[in-house]
Amino acid sequence: MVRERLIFFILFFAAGCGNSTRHQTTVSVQAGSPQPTSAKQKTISCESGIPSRFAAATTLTQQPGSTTTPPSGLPHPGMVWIPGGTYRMGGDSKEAQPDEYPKHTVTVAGFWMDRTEVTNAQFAAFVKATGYITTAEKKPDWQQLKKQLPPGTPKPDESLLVAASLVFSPPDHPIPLDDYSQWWAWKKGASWQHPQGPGTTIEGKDNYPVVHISWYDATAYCKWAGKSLPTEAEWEFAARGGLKDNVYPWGNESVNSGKTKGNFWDGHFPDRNTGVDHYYHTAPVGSFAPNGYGLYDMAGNVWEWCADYYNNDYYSKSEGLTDPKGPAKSYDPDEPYATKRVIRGGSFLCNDSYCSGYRVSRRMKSTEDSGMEHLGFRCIAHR
Ligand SMILES: [Ca+2]
Repeated sequence: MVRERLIFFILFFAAGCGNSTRHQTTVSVQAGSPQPTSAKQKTISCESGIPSRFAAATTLTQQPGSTTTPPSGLPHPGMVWIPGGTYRMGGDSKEAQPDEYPKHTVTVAGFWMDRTEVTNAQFAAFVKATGYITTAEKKPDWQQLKKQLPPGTPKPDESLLVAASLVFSPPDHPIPLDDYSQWWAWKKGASWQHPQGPGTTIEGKDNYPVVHISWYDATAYCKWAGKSLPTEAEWEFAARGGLKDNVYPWGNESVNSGKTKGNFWDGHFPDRNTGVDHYYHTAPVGSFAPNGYGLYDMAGNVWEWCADYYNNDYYSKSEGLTDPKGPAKSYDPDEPYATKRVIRGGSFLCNDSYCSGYRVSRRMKSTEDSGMEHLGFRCIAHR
């Protein structure tokens, strides 16, 4: 049976851990099928080498005037105080991408940060209290969607404009890693309550990170909780855990050496997962050792939203800033019409043979309305 073939522009960043040049939005979807197929050739540009080993990281020195003492009087259950300080923000290894440079000096004031990613139970409490409906649970508004697409982009078939989200759906055989639509499916009914689509639930997963969360959803939750999303500078400062110029939250040891360090993709991506870390999808928050500040899963498990717009060139204008809030406008040269926010930390799909999303300096971006199976968040508070 011949079915009409449509080009459906789904606004999302690359699958799991790709770098900037892989972040295309075009996904070809065959009408009536939940499984996208290849749309157009994309350039492989993921890191393929093993991370270099570096000398032992040294402890970050607190700067005069930085906020190192938490405000007293207010309880912050589930949060940890991150002392302020001055640090060098940006790439520290050969895996670093152009948008991680120039490495530059930034100062951040102290803040509280959630020890873990926001869980299903926490998000459920928010929904119960407010009746909030997430972006993934709503039908896409074509009038809004087309504003982020090149002029003249045809409207997709109505059958595709349904409440849906992107679910990891890999092939069972090795494939070229130049087309992430090979392992992502636009699945009707997928949402935070149904992470792999209809028929799947979060029952028994109260302490797993909530996923399929858009930037709007994350912002709404944080506001309800009396908190906010971290800026990109705050997130990276926190991820470094008090170390200096470290590649990962734990230091500089390769992600593949020593004790299991987080929930990543073990094996050959995306077709074979050897399960070394015991988790194929997400893991309960806090399943692996925290970093020096007591923060869990700052590398792997799920990507985490930041407050900032994404601009690939922002670091060239950030030297010496205190508490930078990000650029005034979003700009991603790969998708100049899309409005994107920064996401950080990598996910359970990150694999060292394919990418390095778990590096503390790794920048990624996603459109504000995107939800994915490996995208969540955590909050901060300044008082
Ligand atoms: Ca894993």
